[in-house]
Amino acid sequence: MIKTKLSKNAKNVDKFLVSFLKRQKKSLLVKPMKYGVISGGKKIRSTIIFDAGKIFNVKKKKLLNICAAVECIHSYSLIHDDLPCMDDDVIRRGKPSTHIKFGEASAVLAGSSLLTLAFEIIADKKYLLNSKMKNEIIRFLARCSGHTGIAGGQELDLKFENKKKTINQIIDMQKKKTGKLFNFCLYSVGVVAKKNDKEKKSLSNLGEEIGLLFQLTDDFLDKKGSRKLVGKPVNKDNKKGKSTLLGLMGEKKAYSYANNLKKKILRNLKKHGKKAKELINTIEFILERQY
Ligand code: GRG
Repeated sequence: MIKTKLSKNAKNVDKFLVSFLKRQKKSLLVKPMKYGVISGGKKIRSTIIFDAGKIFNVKKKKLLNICAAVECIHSYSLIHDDLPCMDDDVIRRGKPSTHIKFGEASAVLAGSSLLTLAFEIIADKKYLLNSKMKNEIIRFLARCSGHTGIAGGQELDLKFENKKKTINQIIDMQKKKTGKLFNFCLYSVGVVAKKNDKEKKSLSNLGEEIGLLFQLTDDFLDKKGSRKLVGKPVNKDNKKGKSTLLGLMGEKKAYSYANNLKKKILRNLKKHGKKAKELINTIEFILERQY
């Protein structure tokens, strides 16, 4: 079920991205950009957006630009994360990383172009949201991506290598590195659904916790997952001396922490009743996933 949902959503978002890029002038970077963002990855962030849309009766059509923008930022972050100056990975999504396929310079430029493309996709005049909403979404996406978000989290992740860090420091780093984009996913649905500030704040927090849960599973998969299913080398965190909750707490405590976090997230969704069914299924998948 979840596989079908993920792949249907992924196809939708890929189709949108292909046609968006087709409308633009051609450039040498389109090929590495497409390689990095299309036909690859679970597109789980898009699924979270569509699932959250169901809670507030927001149609998929109204959320497609946001999904595409999020996948551009996410893929951009992976392209840069794989670079030799960062996590130095040669395989991603079961195929050569973008810098291996196209060279380092093209990977840096294709990644940066995906970042700017994300904002163009939200600002596009064919996207029928009012300017106030678009402005709020763009501002929040920028905040979640930059030094107070993913980029800041990545800097901490690199600086924390081979250092003794506290649980709270690691949670803070992971909530930025991975959680902020999930935070944006739920917040942006709140904007489109015209929720008030208090409700949007609560959606933000929920998104960040979903992101932390997602990162915890990513760490479990690095230790116990199959390279074939995960699509990238495993057991790298240990080799690189990464600061993770799994490393600090040990397996038993980290699994129990993740389980409690999942329960907390699900408790929070109870108030939405049946409308949260799809999001609940996706959250269950996040902790059980093998890829
Ligand atoms: C976005 C401004 C900006 C900078 C980027 C390089 C960098 C700075 C950040 C890297 C952050 C990073 C690699 C976080 C890890 C997030 C994570 C768990 C990725 C795996 O996500 P999946 O499993 O990947 O959804 P797929 O391949 O399915 O798309």
